[in-house]
Amino acid sequence: MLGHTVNAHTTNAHTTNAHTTNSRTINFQAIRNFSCEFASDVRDGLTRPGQKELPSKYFYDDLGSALFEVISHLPEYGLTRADERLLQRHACEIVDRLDAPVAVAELGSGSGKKARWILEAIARRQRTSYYPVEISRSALLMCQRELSDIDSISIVGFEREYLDGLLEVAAHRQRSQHLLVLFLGSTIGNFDRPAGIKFLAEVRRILEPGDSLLLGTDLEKPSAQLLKAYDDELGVTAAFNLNLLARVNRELDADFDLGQFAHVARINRQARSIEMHLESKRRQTVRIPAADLRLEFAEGETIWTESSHKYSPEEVFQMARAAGFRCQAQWIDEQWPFAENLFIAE
Ligand code: AVJ
Repeated sequence: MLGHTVNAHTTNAHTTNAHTTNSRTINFQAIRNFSCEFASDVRDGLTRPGQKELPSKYFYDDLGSALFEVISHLPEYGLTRADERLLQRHACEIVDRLDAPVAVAELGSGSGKKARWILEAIARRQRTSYYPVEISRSALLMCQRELSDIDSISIVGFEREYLDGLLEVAAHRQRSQHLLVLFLGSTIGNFDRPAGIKFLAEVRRILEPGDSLLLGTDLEKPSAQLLKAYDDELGVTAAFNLNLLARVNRELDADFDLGQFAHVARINRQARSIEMHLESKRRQTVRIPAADLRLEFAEGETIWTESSHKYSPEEVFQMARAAGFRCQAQWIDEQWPFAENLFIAE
């Protein structure tokens, strides 16, 4: 029987009771442990000496994920559309470069929309497995639903952090199967350059020689274009950024006054990145009871919430080599400087 296997593995640290039959208990556990880790990350970031910061991975609660989805439709933000155009146009060519049989893992699958083109191209020539790795359970469920119509595919989702999830995928793979890892959307850009290479090297260590990684990288572009992409006219990116404070209010009972913080996008020329900050419009005090914090903000002081690093096409080849891969092919979009890069594990 070769029907669709749609099955979420929920054995991560946040859902230790996943084997229990009572789903209410599971959800409760998940939320409690998660906000505990959230509270300690918020505490660490906001009590740093010097620049206050919050980790960008916390943008993506249900509301934040919906706002990001809207961002990807903004005329100023061409990144996601460029990524999708490249995948749609070149999926067959990408898949033709891989040795069969191949199974697919995706780090941060989101809705699964981008994986579809690759999976359909593979499914035309063989049965395959798709292993989305995603910390958002709702995204994982959406992605399993979205892709379940593709014939000859089995889907097993992992509600885990990227590397933990990939380790489990590697344990699941059949010996004869090559693995194709998808890391799309230029999420790599949220790491600074050394951390990005370290992350790629960690991915490489989980893989076998001959496995591959399809990496999406946003490329350098004029400052004016970049600033508009991260500070759009409608204010959607501002809402996306401010939602982080709203989330701290919702989940940690804080009293951030959202009207007293402004969204700021800033180019960092040295780092070749664009940063997002939340700037305090005046001197103010904020309380975060669940993180046991009382914070002072000076007028103009900022919380650094995200960096998105931008790459040159050539440097991506060097990154591959530094992490134990060879960049076998690169596709660049004509409308928005963005590259899809096929890395082969050496
Ligand atoms: C999803 C991390 C690639 O850095 O461009 C969009 C997130 N931040 N607008 C990016 C984001 C502001 C996005 N990534």
